Amino acid sequence: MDEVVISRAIIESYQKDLLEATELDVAVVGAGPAGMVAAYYLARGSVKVAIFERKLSVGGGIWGGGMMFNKIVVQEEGKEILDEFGIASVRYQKGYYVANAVEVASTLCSRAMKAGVSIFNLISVEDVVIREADRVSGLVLNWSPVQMANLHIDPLAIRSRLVIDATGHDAEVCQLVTRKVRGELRTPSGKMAGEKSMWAEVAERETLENTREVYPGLIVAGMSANAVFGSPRMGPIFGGMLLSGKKAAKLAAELLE
Ligand code: 48F
Repeated sequence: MDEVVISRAIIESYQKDLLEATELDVAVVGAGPAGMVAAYYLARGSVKVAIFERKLSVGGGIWGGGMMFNKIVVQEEGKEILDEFGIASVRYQKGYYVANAVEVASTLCSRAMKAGVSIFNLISVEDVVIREADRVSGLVLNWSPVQMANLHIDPLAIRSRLVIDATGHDAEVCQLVTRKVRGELRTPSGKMAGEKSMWAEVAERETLENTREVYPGLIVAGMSANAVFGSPRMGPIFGGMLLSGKKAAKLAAELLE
């Protein structure tokens, strides 16, 4: 085996994937449960989709379950999505099912990739591209270590017909839009309302309602949807995240038509 051949194989194949991702139908920011589920359903519908994930590992808040007990809970509707992905869950009592967080994270990722999703880890979205009279039309990317080391290095950009903000509690893409574009989000105040304290029942229901196109070209999914619309957090119940991802995919597919 030749080290240089190994290196060339890695460089060429990565470059090919990244070049392919410079023109997308949908760019998903964040490989947590909402982002991976959204991308999975889009890819299954033959939509060209990629996920950009800041961290080394995908899965977002799944791995640690509740307070590092690596189990998650879903309700009846969430269990249907786990079933669809082939993820095992055990009935705890009526309406409550428990799944292994490691199996959830790894299977969502695996099934998304097998469906055709490209996942780029270690890449952070640091800005959006705005075109066509205030429409989000792409993302500005940089290596996460560049941000971490605070290096003064310019980013690169990709074009995408739609963007899904699945960045979790911080709703980073929506924050960028309000801060840098000074755009009015489609919230009552036009701004990010910020998430409220934990209330699982309400949060789970509202996550789904809050999964919408929040700015032209920008859909919000998962916990970021609640952060944007001022709904509560829900803790380690994940049905809302899975269902929100599925709804975001449906919405994106409709908008692409
Ligand atoms: O936080 P995360 O898992 O978001 P989610 O899909 O699910 C929320 C739950 O995990 C949990 C909860 C509910 O049950 O409250 O918190 O809404 O995944 C978000 C991912 O986005 C990445 C981040 O590293 C994480 O993996 N991310 C955040 N900002 C950026 C980003 C960014 N600017 N660029 C790239 N990735």
